[in-house]
Amino acid sequence: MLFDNDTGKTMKLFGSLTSPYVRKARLVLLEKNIRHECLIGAEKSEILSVNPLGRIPALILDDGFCVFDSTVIAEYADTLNDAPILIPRTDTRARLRVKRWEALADGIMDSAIVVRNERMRPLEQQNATTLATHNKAVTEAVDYASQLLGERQWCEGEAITLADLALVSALIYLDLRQAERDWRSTHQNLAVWFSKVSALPSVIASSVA
Ligand SMILES: N[C@@H](CCC(=O)N[C@@H](CS)C(=O)NCC(=O)O)C(=O)O
Repeated sequence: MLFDNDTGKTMKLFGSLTSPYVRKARLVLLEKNIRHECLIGAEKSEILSVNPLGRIPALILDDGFCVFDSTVIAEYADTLNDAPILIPRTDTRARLRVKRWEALADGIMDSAIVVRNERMRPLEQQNATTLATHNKAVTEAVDYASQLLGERQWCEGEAITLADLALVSALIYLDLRQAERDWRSTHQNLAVWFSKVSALPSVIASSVA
């Protein structure tokens, strides 16, 4: 297979199969056909040796330079080729809208992860205020995403962008960790959009090692 960066070397993406941030970064690499190897389940010490924050995703370039976090990886990867352009380059308002979609999706991920971590604690130690605050943030953000999307095919413009990749990553994570949250029945436009985007080859590929 020919990749856009077919230099014979391979970028390495430290990741996991469940992290929504990793999925977003992988989706960008996959959509842009950028050769990479996804390293699933690396030891914390190995991740710390490349990213002082110890977080994934972390992308190691051919020369050993480590790029983190998912937002920076997406921004960098988008500069590598134009097929497709995932972050608009000339229309500054369109670019702003895409970056705001990304922030909205990342916010859903952030709050869903806080809820997940809280729920992992023994029941008597779970903080009800934290749970309520972050569940509400997810609810409001999903409502907002549905309103923003309206009846459009894609989050921004007439083709796939980072906005779609970030949002699908957030919603897949919600399905994984909050299956009881029935966002489809209350947001049918999102459900229609999701069934199309989640069937993309890149999204299917992002679920396997
Ligand atoms: N804002 C970061 C968030 C990355 C993040 O928090 N990743 C989680 C996995 S979902 C992680 O590595 N957690 C381990 C830790 O914080 O020690 C990004 O967009 O990449």
